[in-house]
Amino acid sequence: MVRGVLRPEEVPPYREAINEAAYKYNTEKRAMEERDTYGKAFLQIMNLWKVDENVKKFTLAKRFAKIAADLLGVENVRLYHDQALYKEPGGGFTPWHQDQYYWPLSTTNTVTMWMPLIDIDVDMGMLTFASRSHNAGFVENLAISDESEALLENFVKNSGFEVTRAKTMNAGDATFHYGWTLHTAPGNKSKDITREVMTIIYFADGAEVTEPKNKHQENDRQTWLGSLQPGSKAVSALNPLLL
Ligand SMILES: O=C(O)CCC(=O)C(=O)O
Repeated sequence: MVRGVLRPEEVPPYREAINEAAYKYNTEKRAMEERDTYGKAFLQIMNLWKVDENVKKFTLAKRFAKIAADLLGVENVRLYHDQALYKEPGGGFTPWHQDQYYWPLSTTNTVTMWMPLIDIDVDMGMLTFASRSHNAGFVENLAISDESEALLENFVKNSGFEVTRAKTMNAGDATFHYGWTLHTAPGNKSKDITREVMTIIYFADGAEVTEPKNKHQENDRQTWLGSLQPGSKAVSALNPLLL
C-alpha cells in the first residue's frame, strides 16, 4: 500500500466529482436481495473520465501513472479503463478472482490502482490479496462468481500464498495489484456508509490486443480497446499514453 498518494486536502474535490459522476451514471437499480453475488459486491461504474472533466484529471493524473510505471518497471503506461467500485452498506463480499481473465492483452505488465475516497477499515470491504499469486498466471477461466469464489479460495489455500490486507486505509491511500493477482474483499458491514473506491487500470505501453479467450474478453476488446483487431498495438483513443 502507498500512503497519502493524495494529500488530505486534495481528496474532497476529487471525491465530489467522482461521486457525482458515479451516481449519475450508475445503472444498478435493483434492491440488494434481487441481485446475484457479483451484483451485491459493488456498484460498478466505468470510464467516468470520458463523461466528467474533473474525473478526467484524476484518471489521467501523471502522479498515479508514474507509480504504476515504476512498479511495472516500464517507461510508460496506457489507460485500460477507470471504474468506481462502491460497496454499499450491507453489500456482499467480492468473490476471489483475477482481473486479467477479462483483458485481451499480450502483456502481464498490468496493474490496478485501488483508492478509497473515504477512510475505511476491514469491515467496510478492504481489498485482500493472495500475495505473489500473479506468478501463477491464468489460473482458471472464471468470471467473478460463486464458482470463482469456491475454486480460487481453494486454490489460494492449497498454494500457500500469504493472504494480506491493510487494517485501515485513509482516503487518498492506494493499493496496486497486478492483473493476475488473486484478490477478494469482505462485505461492507457498515449500516449506512458506502465504501467509495475509485480504481484505474494501467498496462505497459507496447502491449498488443490478443485473440479473446472468452466472451468477456471479446466484450472488453470492443468496449475498452476501440474494437482493435487481435495482433494490433493496444493504442485506441480510449487508451492514452499517460507519461
Ligand atoms: O473493490 C472490490 O471489492 C474489488 C476490487 C477489484 O476487484 C479490483 O479493483 O480489481
